[in-house]
Amino acid sequence: KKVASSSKTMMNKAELKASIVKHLHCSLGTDENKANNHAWWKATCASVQEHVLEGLRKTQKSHYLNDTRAVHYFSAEFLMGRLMSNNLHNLGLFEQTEKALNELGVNLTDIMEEEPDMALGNGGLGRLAACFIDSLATLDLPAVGYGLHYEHGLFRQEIQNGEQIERPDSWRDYGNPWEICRPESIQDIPLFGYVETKYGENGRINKEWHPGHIVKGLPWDIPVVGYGGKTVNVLRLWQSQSSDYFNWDVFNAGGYVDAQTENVQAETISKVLYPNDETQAGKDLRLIQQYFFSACSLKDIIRRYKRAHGDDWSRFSEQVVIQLNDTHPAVAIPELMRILIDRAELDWDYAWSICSKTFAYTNHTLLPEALEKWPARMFERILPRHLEIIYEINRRFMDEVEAVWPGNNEIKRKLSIIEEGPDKMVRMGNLSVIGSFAVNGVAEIHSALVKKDLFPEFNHMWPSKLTNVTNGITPRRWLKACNPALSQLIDGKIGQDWPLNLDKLKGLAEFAEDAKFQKQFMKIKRDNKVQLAKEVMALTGVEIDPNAIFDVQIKRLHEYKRQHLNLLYIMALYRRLLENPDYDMHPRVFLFGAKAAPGYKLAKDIIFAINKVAEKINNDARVNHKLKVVFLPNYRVSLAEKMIPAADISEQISTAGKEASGTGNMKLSLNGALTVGTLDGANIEIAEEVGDENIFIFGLTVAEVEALDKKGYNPFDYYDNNRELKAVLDWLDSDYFTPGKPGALSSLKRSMLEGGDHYKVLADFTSYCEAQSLADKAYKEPERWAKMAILNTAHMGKFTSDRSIKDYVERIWKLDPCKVE
Ligand code: 26Q
Repeated sequence: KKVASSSKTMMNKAELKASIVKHLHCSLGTDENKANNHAWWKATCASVQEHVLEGLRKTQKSHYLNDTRAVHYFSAEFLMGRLMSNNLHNLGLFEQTEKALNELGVNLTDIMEEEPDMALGNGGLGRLAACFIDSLATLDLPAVGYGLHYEHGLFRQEIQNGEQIERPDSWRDYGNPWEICRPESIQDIPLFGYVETKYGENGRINKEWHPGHIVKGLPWDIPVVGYGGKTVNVLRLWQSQSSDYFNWDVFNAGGYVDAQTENVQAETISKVLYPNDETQAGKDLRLIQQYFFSACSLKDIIRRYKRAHGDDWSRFSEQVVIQLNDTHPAVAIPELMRILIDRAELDWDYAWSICSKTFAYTNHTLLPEALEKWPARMFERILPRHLEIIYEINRRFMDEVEAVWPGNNEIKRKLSIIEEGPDKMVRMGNLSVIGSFAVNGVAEIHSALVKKDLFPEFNHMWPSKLTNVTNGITPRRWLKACNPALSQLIDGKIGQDWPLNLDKLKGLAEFAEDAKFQKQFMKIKRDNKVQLAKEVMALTGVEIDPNAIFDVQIKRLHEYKRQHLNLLYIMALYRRLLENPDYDMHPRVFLFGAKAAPGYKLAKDIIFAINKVAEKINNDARVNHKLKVVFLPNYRVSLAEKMIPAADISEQISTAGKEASGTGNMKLSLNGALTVGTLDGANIEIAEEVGDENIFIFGLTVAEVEALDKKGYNPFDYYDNNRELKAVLDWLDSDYFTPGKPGALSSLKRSMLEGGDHYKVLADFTSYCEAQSLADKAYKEPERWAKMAILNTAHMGKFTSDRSIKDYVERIWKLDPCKVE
């Protein structure tokens, strides 16, 4: 059995104590009497990092000696959260360190709170990347994560008078003890300028790009420790810097001030994460960011390849596979073509044969507003040579389309990388499909819709290119580390190897009706709720009762995710309680966590509405013993780790067909929350695993949504025919929740009526209420509820990210594990 134990033997408690104290003295320059929690945290990190780096060195040596094929996960986002607890668990040092610190009079849980979240991502896509690199290391697979070293991660959210305020996130202000700067691997990245055509001797036309700027890419490595502590891979994040020689020219010409300006511009590239989630903002800087990290990463890969294989390109695609996390790094495709053609002087066909065996692309969305498109004019200004290469890729591809559908210009228009019109646009999705050997969606239904609705013609041309890999989550962070009490209970029942073999959780099913086990399981849930209630009090001043149902909706704020459907239900309950104080319902606390993109007006209005309704309800003595609403500010990975173990109900209520997969759904269910959800994304597969009797499914199916759209959806049909729904919507127009300011919540109502209710909130309202009533009824039968909750945990085995990674390896990457030591 492989339980994280390697470092346990190497390091006993006394040695850990000595090491932490040594770092307190020699790295932090303080001592046991003066040190505050922050210093203790840093000293402990430094001590843990010694083990991490030992593993890193051995892993790199072993990968080098075995000349392994490796996957390179290109992602504009890695939502890592905190690393201390994760690294301790994966090294098998958690308990020893806890004890060692205890003897020093320090509480591990307290000092872990000192660590800022590494929030270099928006939401699902970025957290998926973080779970995947955990699984890759755990499975001993050679892998590198490549991304951007943002100075400011996702904004910190404050709530003032109910409104979201964005504040800069400064995760590195006091240093990041986990990262290593690698100046020896700096890369130069060209930008702007023009292309010169040169006619070579052999009749070959050579293109030379004369860039207008060069920026430097400085890599920072974050070690990624696999569970068991053997393989330690790296996450390599690029920071932009101004490059010396270009500045020297300006400087020498007497332009000291201009030189400074250019400094600032180059360094702007990795300054800040774009806070848009599922909307494409056609900003120059975003394209520059994408090119910057893709080009740095490719150069890094090629330098390593050449060290082993010299100028022989024939084995490149055997050694290197690059996974594109959405289209954000798709410019890597023309960049590799440029290197192969302009630099290595390969001919087009050979270059293309290498390129199209190297890249694979994951699609995460069908929403049209999220599909990346860049104005060709902007592209040409920033990356003139790349645009030429894209045109040539497209010209050749159009010939292939002509061969399949002769004379069919409509299909050509649709499949072209270039969208024609007054402003030509470069479609990054089409480029990614054409330039990749595999394309996958992230849940069964989503992949089916990618084939049927998004890329049907591509699927016809290359029937085996499009495939599915259902998402997963790492059970190390999302159960073992965040819910230690439940983990220990599980250890005692089925043994300790479930974190590596999550299907073993099925062994809990036989105890689902065992009264004693039910008690233990629900006692842990209740303890976790007590903990969260304390946190809620500290963060918001709202008192919540751990005996109430904790109903949790945590995810980015977006209309398609329908936080406002949840809100309408809350208002309906409020009305029922006002009309009938004896209305039969188990007390319930609705908990929200959500950030809105700063420019997304309606999303911000929904946050405001939730907060205003919450304020009213929480202060209304007529109902607040049965109903409370809490909006927890600044939702992030570390807050998720506190909310998820305490959740009874998981809200997964997107309009069918809109949520590609979801991953919070998996985390909540793994921790024994019951899902109230639509037949969307991975909810469908969760329902298959837990069984229909252990989940509350409601709402229109994808087919019904399609049929309704075809027939013509009219939200007024529902408004006019459902008295409760009408009353609740009209309530938004009054000043009941915003005294003295009638209409302050009207935009919400308008979006669901005159606005056309694009996400069919009204159509699903009745069905949602019914599902919620069934959940309420179930909660009133404690044994039934306990059984359902246990069966949810028991049946989450499929959703370990280890399984997702194994699927990628089998279907796409074709990698072999490489044991370290
Ligand atoms: C694009 C262009 C410019 C600026 C920002 C963006 C941008 C940034 C982030 C576009 C999309 C994203 C994030 C998308 C995302 O998180 N998608 C989610 O991916 C999860 C992992 O596959 C799924 O579980 C979710 O269903 C999906 O919404």
